[in-house]
Amino acid sequence: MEKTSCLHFCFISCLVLFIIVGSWYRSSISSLPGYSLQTQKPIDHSAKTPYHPLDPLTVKEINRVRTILSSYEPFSFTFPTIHTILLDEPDKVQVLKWRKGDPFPPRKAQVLALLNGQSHVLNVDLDSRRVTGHAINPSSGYPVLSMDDISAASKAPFSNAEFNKSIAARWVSSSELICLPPSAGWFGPNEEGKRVVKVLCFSNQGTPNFYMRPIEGLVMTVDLDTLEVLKFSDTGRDIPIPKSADTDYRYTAQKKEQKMEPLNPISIEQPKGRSFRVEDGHIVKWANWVFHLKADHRAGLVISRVMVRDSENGELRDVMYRGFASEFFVPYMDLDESWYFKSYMDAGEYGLGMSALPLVPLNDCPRHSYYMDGIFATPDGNPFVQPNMICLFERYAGDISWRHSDGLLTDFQIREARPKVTLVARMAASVGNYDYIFDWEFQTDGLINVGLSGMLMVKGSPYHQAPNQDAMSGPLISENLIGVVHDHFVTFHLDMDIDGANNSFVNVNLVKERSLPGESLGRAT
Ligand SMILES: [Cu+2]
Repeated sequence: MEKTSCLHFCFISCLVLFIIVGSWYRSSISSLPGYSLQTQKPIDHSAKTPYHPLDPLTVKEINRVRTILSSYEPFSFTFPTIHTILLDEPDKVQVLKWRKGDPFPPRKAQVLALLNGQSHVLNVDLDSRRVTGHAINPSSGYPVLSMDDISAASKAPFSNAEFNKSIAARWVSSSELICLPPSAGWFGPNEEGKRVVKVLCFSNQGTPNFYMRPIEGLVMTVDLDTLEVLKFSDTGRDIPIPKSADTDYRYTAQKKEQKMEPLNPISIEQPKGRSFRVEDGHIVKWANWVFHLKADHRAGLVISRVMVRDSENGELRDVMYRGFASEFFVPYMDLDESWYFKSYMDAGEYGLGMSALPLVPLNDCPRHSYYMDGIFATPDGNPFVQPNMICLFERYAGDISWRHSDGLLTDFQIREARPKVTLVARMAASVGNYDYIFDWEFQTDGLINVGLSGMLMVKGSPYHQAPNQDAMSGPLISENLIGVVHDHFVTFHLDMDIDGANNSFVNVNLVKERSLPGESLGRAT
């Protein structure tokens, strides 16, 4: 396991404002002595009301949207499948003008629904309780896959005769198979006008890490509305299923002794508790920062109305109106029939928020963290709460924020160092075998860092040893397994409002000027 797990972890770095790559290392400290699990009291969302125009829809509001849609005439016979019920955010101008205590701009919802193979985009006014806009198939795309879509697609191959024959020929039992739809998309003119996904299967025999045991070359193109297998492709009959030995990543399953000195439990002390506070459920105030934080179906988390307090006059200055990860594009570089389509768009196809499971106190987030829940809608339009989806905490890693020592030439005996403490807003999305950890980190000097990390997908191979590394789409990482070369492109929506909305992006590209011999006298080159 050590060998493969090391190779599977690929770290992604990209630059937004300034992006740092976080450590992947997850300790298991809660199982070590000296730690007690502190959990936040669960919040009762049933009676909550919004406090800010950008607050996400509450449980009550989602229920109201469902009631409005239930009596809406086009859905009076059949209620559609709901993909999203989200706040239709008020105009930026209205939000910027709004002050606490002012009446709210109208609360509106945007609904994405499917009925009889058609996409419906609806605008619902929560105050007047009316549907104010309704467009059918307004664009060429389709909504994010719902949990029902994913579940139905994963079962579809089992009713296909060719699939069952192929599985039997491999001596694989259907009870050990896990199938899933990793790629939605458009795969050719035969699928025009249909919602289709490619479904792949894995064996979970002997391991919960089934991604390491692909049934290579077996691909079903499934119509999501009829659940019919439109195309069956089996190009991997000669490729063995990689072995399950040493693939279980769970801490409790590790058999080999760790080849390192054990680490003692470690914790950051905050004897007076945390220094930040969360007001009205979503407004975060820490040091010189104030911002609005919320969970989001697609982006995972959204940071809005970011302001920093001027150190000289104490006034709050605008920094950013809104920031979030808008897409996560991951194309794999393999032209094989069973791989060419693997070009995931994890935010748009699956939803980073929908893929986020509750964070684990102490391991995902340190002691004294504050946890925020996500509130979304199920495919039948009812609200559901994803608990502990985001955490907020102060990070201290022993670094120095500022220092100076003096006294050699003067009488001032100065020994001053200030610790570097930052505030982190974190969410983690588990999209298939990927785990993306997003950290938005605020520094007292005005810098915002965004960090993330993830891991890759593996491909079954007939080779035990690499015969020709150049002929393969990635290195052989263990027997019959290739780590396919791929990219991660992360795009961010960043509406910067530095000292107001009227500012522009400036790209500064410093170029080193080289001087010729004899030319550099007096020039610091
Ligand atoms: Cu990767």
